[in-house]
Amino acid sequence: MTATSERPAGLEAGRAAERAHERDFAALAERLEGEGFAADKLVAEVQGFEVALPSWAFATGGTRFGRFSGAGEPRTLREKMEDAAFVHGLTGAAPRISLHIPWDAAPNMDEVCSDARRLGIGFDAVNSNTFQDQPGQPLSYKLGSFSNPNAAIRRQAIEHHLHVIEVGKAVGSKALTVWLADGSNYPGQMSLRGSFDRVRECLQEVYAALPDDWRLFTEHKPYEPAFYATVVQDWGSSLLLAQSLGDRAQCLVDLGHHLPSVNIELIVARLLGVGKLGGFHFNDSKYGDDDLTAGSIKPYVLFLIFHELVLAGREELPGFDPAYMIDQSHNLKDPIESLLQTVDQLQQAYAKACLVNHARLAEYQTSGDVIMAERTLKQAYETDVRPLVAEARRRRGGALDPVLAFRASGYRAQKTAERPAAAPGGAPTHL
Ligand code: LRH
Ligand code: MN
Repeated sequence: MTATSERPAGLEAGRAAERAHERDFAALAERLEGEGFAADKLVAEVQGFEVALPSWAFATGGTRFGRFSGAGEPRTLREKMEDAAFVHGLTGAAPRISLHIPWDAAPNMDEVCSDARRLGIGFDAVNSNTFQDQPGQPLSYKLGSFSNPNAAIRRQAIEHHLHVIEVGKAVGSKALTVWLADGSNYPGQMSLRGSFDRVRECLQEVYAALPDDWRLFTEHKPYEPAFYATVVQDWGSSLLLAQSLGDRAQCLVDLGHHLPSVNIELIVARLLGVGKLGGFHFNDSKYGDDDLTAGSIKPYVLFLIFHELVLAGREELPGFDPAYMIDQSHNLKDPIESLLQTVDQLQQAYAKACLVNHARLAEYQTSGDVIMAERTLKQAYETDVRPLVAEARRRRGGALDPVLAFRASGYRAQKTAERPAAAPGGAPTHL
């Protein structure tokens, strides 16, 4: 089943939606032309935005309090890739999947590559995992991996990362994302400086093993599973590591890895300013690492982050090549519908950021006109760009409204028939 051919059954409804879209897009294009923007150029810019999908988000996640498995969930990497290809078909903006090893370990990576070619998707950064002990693993990561005082455990963790690089090379990835759960729950449990030094030393060995055209992304997180000190706790720790490793080491910003009220767009601007902004794990959150649908809680923050990105892109900042990836976990929503919402929200935030009049903003910033500077941003943010992103998808053979198109496609029902239900409440396929 391909996404585009399964337009909503009510063709009439579909045609009415098309006509309404054409009317809305024409009106927006005319308004934007009046403001000096070429609508077709903006559509092309939006089409240039692509984001990678997390393989681990296609099955329902769950919390320590429980998990409510959904119907037709993928059980294998191939089924996760099928779902990813369907999201790409409906949006035209998600051509790659990000793998997590060993959750996505497969006996035959050549088969994985031929599946990917058949499905028309590729692979983005590959993720390591030293936050769980795998069956038969000789040494435990309970008290840390790279930060562990036990050299044999650090060696085991390094070997795992070298293996993940090999898997990534087999599928054509060009980056390794390293998120470490390493940390402590009680003061005194862990040497705060020693643990960080050991992480840096281990990462130096992994960095040295990277293929020449690869990057290494360090991902910070303030807490969970460690509840007193996390070794790579904040952007400063992540930056210190990336700077100590070398030019191809950069920082990955997971939006959910910031304590409430932390100014994430400021962190993005700081990392951009030193050429160390490697990429993103997009999601949203109200309290902790909630992994909710992007733009669902703080859409203005998402816009402000994209404003910094579009500005940096226009200024051709050195080292500006961010890897856009999603990292979400779905406890209540259909995973595919939530990912479709997220891709749409990211396209909208990007389109709004392309509408900021940077020259006028700089003038007001220089002249100290606080209100007009703020209004210049708000004018872009408050522009309804939905017709623009819908048009960008349509011109790529995607859907005007991906969630409605997904529901009309019957994909979930078909996969429910194809894929036997996972045991209710059982452990998620990847955890
Ligand atoms: C850690 C994290 C990391 C992934 C994991 C699935 O919270 O954000 O990026 O490895 O989620
Ligand atoms: Mn993440």
